[in-house]
Amino acid sequence: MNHRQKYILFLLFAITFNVRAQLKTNDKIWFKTPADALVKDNLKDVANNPEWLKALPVGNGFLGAMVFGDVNKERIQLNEKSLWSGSPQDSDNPDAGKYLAEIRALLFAGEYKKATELTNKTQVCKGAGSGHGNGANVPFGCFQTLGDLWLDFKNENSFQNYHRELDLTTGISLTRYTQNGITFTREIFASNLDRALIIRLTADKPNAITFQMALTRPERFKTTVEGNKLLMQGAMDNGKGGDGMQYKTYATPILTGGKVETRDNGFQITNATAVTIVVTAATDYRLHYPDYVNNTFATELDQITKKAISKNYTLLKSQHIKDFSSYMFRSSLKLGNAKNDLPTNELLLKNHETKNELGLYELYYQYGRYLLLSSSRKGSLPANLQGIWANQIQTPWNGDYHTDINVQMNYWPAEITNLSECNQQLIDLINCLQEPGKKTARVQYGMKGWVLHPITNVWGYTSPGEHPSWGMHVGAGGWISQHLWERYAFTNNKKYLASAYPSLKQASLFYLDWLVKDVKTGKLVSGPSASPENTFKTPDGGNAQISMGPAHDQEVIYELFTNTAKAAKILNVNDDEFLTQLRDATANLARPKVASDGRLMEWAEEFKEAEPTHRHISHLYAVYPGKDISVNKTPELAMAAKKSLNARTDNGTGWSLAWKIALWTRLRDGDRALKLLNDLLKPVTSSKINMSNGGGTFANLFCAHPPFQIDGNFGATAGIAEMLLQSHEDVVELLPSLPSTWKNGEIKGLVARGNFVVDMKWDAGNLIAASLLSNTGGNCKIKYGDKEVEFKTTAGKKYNLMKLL
Ligand code: FUC
Repeated sequence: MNHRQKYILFLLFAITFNVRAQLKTNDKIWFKTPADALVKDNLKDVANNPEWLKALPVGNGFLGAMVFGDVNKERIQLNEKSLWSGSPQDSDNPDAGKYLAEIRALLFAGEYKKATELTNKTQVCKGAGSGHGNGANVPFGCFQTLGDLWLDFKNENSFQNYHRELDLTTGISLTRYTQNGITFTREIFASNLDRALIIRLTADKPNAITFQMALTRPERFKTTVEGNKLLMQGAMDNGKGGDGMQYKTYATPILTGGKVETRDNGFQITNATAVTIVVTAATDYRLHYPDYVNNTFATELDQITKKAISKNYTLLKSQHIKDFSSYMFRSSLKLGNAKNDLPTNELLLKNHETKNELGLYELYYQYGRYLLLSSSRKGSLPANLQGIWANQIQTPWNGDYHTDINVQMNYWPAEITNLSECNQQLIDLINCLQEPGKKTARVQYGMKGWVLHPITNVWGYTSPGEHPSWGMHVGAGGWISQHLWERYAFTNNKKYLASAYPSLKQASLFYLDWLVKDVKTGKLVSGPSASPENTFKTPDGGNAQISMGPAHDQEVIYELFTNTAKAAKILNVNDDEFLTQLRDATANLARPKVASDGRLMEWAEEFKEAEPTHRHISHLYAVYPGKDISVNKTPELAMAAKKSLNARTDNGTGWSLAWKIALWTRLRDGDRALKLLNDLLKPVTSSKINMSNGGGTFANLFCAHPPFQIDGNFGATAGIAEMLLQSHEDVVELLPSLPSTWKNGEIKGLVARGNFVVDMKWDAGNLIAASLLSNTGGNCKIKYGDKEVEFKTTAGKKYNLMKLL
């Protein structure tokens, strides 16, 4: 071996060792069995196939795919993030505003029945709204499946050594099996750089790969052969009786050996040695209302396709891995000495018994990051209720953007787990909602600023929903605006803050117009408004949702006002009149109160809940994701929040459990947070909607609301991070809520507000190593247990915290 060869060997060793050092954690979801593509060859059942929850997701923010790994007939279910039915609509109701004063007067007078009747009649959108969550054929529309790519091997012979996995660090799904003495391998990934889904089929003997390839969709599609490509195209229902969004999908097989022929609007591939299939797709949608049509989408798609198919597989794969891993390697969690020696479905079952599978927690943390990265990339729409993965035409709740917890929860882990770039997609959505939201504020209420209610879609929907019981959540704009500020808090990027300030100001302007004086207390209150989706028993003997001054609205508005004022100060803006008004209103806002039973009050008065264990816990916003109630600063309110949480019980839908994890970490009870994480990891097989007690996890670790809803994955990931690091009180707190059974561990790459990146190691529950990289400089306060230290940091410098503490 010459010097050069030795050097290359050394380099390879160093790279492998380095990569291995990062890969020590549990980072593969794997199975010994396929997710059978179809029980029977019945295409009509494709959408409702429960095996989908055993398939493995890949995605590049624009394209998503679920890989089943069936030996005889591979199904790769496809998604394109912007593929929506529906179309822009004018749903703002110009008659709503004139009834506000009367409704408010009735509510202040305790006339809930009359107030509710009038609200139900008047405080709604114009038209069909979301179609009560079934909006596929109304203008609101629905996120839908793009269809399926089928690889039919027509070989039902027995197989051995089956293995199926998803590598979270590379984003590559792998299927391997031996059939008739030949070992076949399939690798599938979604490349962001090439905007393509790449499928690679190989075998360990030449000319062994024979299959038929087809592209289908449950409706509205036509598949044709265009030269060397399969093309599937169609138009969605615009919800107004005509065609809406156009889409196109190409699947291009590239063969090594063998031959390809056209058959039945598909390809027959015979005796190939290796095949790469490049799938590309686009719609004519662009995020810009009302001019949303991208007339050049077909040309752009042709260019993307041409570029991707001109690259060889090795290049496609190596460039993808470099890109994908660079994000995934930024943060990883290691607990004890967990091994990944059980298939994921068995690991879930085992954890249900032991409640202590450290490897599962590692995997779940990394999976949350994986799902966010795969469903949220620069220029894409944000992750929706199912991220980017949906196999139906009528996706549950339209697969939309719910803004009364769900889309916000999707982005909870973005900054703290070091995926700041992904967060931009939510910010882009908020920016796009400014114009429609201003129109809603003006037309619906005759007010300034911008407003949002509990649902939005790709068409810029900002009106209330079609029923006030859930649709009159006026706090949504304030809640989502929290993300505008928090992005700055984590990144310290003033240029970004300057771009976000107008939206913060517009959100504040709306509430300045919207708030009214409570006749009894003189304090400013929001209303008529619902505390998201919860119902109370009224003094006049009925049930209601609408009231004046629900705690949730008051909390988000307070946080919005204070964040806006802080932003103005940092940016030195010359906005005196507005800022004075803001300061006065902040001082006069009604704030959270404790009820006579010691719980935090959800409404301004001590109403009884109609459903005391309701899944929404919106009045605890100020504990998490907000910051105004804390064990340190407001111990009485924190105690009241605990009481409220206990009264709500540990039951709930997937996202509700995830929220409770984060809440208990903020209330400094890591063991209770872990208990809830274990509840969330309860294996679930039914994919039916269950609102009361159904939360859990499907075999592929998708969160079960049920049905599958991705917010729980993201919320729990953020909750795990908050067990280990918190920074919402202007101090970086190390291991604030470490569960007692997580005795030894290591976390790399968590991010604290102030743009500090923290690595930590602990043993027997005690911190034994900690470093902090300051990305942008500035003062830093750290806290561990009782010790607190403040020091000045220099941008780019890393500090050994053990020396400082
Ligand atoms: C809200 C929640 C439901 C579900 C839906 C998407 O309506 O109350 O539980 O998460 O959004």
